[in-house]
Amino acid sequence: MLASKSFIPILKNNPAEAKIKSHKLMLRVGMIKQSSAGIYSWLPLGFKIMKKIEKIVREEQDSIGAQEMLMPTIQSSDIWKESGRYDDYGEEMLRIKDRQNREMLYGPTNEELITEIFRSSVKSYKSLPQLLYHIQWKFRDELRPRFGIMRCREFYMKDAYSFDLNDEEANFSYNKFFLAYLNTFKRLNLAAIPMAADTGPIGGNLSHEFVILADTGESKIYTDKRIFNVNFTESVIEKKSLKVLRDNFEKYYAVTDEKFNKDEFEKIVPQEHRLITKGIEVGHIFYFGDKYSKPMKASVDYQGKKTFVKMGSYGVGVSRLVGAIIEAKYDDKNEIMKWPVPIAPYECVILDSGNKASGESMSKNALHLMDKLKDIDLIVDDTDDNISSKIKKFNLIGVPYQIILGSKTPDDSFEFRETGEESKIIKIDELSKIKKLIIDKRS
Ligand code: P5A
Repeated sequence: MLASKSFIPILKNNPAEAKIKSHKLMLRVGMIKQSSAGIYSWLPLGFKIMKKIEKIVREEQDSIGAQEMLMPTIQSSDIWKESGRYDDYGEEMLRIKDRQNREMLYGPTNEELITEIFRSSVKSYKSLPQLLYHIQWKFRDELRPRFGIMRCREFYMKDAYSFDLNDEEANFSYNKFFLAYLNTFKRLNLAAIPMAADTGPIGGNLSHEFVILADTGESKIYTDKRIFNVNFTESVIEKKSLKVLRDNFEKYYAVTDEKFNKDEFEKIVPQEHRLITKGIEVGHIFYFGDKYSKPMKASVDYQGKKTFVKMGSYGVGVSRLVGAIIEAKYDDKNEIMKWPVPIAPYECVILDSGNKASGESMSKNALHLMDKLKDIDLIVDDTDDNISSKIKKFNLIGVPYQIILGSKTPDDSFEFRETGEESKIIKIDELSKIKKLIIDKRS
């Protein structure tokens, strides 16, 4: 990709309306554009990052045997009346009437719709468990949308749903998602801790929020710091080992505000291990048994009886993650962002000073390197800006590796650096080393 042809509308200064670093940066480098309060368009740079995050989220869902599908954004109110949530959901639900005067809504979540799909086709316990997910836009008419795409009204979520015969099997499904979430956030280079959480309007009595630490986060958290050192390398999805895995995390106190109890915290967690801070909720999983299956009559035949299936639901804020990763990685003092390679908008940028003598926008070496780096997700800054403004621009955008071809760089070499680090002079015929370094960072 050539920067001169790309649609990356960069602003000269930080936008005044943005209060936190992710919101500032996303507007500044043209990742998103607000279209109305809490509703955003995703411009190419931001969209590319979100798609890369989505791919990792998808791969980890697939790896526990969840099956992808796609439900619509618009739902009928009938199923919400069946579950009893139509009135409970209140002002957050965007209600719409179609031309026949039917009550419709823009889905804030999909427990009802998936239950309706399940009950219409699954009749026998032999078809269980079922793990289904989709990645789809949601709408919640938040009272105070803020911080850009972090708390907005229209957002992109991965939501999964599990159906099992009994509590024990349902607990196993819950633990599969628990593992998938740990692996997802690890691949995104994030330290996300699972914390006992409130279930709110989704319901049930078992729930974990996955939270990453950030001063600008909206969740207050109380935890034992040792939870950050819990290791996991589960490669087999098996009941016992997943239970041990969850126990290894749950043995440490880690709760959100609603679950906090001061006496309990002080009794359980030794002073030196206590951490009270703020975080961003990037995922949330729930177990709610027959909360939806019972009123909506989703049952299977088991031993001659109709048995209501036991359900859970599992959400990842895919669009929120773009902002959350910036909050975790952006150095706003030095205005430097460095995306982890697997989700970077581009893996490497060539910052070229052009060929002044011939008046060409690209130097001979830039053309050569571009040709040799076809396997790399590459952008070449061939604009008229000078090298130092190109460096500043790409420090902000956060492409993790920079190749610099300045007017003083020797003809057989280029400058190379990891964004924000010191650069080294590399001979052009050693390019394959650089290529390998970048490719190795993909996983
Ligand atoms: C779980 C999947 C649910 O909706 N139903 C289906 C359950 N859970 S949740 O916690 O309410 O949302 C899941 C994740 O979505 C993100 N999220 C948001 N992102 C941006 N703006 C919002 N207004 C917003 N609301 C929720 C969060 O990451 C949350 O963990």
